[in-house]
Amino acid sequence: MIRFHGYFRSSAAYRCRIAFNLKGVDWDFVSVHLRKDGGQQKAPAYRRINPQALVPSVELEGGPLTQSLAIIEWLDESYLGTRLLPSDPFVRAQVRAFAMSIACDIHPLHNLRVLDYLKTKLGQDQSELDAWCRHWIAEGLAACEALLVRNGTRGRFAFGDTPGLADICLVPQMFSADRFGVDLTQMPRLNSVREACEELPAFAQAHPSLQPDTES
Ligand SMILES: N[C@@H](CCC(=O)N[C@@H](CS)C(=O)NCC(=O)O)C(=O)O
Repeated sequence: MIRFHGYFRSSAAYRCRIAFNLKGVDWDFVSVHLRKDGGQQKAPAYRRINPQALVPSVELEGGPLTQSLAIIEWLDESYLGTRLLPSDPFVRAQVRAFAMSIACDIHPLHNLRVLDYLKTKLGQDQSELDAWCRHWIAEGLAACEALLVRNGTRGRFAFGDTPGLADICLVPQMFSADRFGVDLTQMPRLNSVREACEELPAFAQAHPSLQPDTES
């Protein structure tokens, strides 16, 4: 059984939960509370699993594995079921480009440790932090909308009629966008992809509000 270290509100952990559900794979959940005890991700025992002190991580027979995109690709290559990445090399690269535009270029800018640094070391107040998050998420998601429109991909999901890595990254990022009050009204393609995804149990059951460690 996969031991999965996560936190309900972490969008990188949310990605993994969707992927586990789409692949039909069970996991044992280990809660890593990002705020309690000064951040449980920073505890020495957890750092031995993930030296970056970030969630998610999984513990597998071969040892620990970190980075949500690497975990999801490992999962896809190790288990049968819905393919999360397409077989065509060009489309696969397009899907990775879309996923990375979220995981590498949007999400890190509103990560907890970045916001903590802006607040404690650079003296920014909460309203400035919120404006920072809204700015980077809005700009990044507008580019995601443009990417899908430019690709001209048809179908209910980001890349056709099967959900995959692009959708897995998009839905948690849109959840974070809502938390920070980003205006998503000018992103019709992203909104319709999100709606299609959220109709699926694999996405619905992975929602932060339904996790064992959830808080209001
Ligand atoms: N690129 C990493 C990002 C992981 C990450 O940033 N996780 C956040 C939660 S979404 C975290 O653990 N933050 C703790 C902190 O900033 O101290 C991945 O995709 O797994």
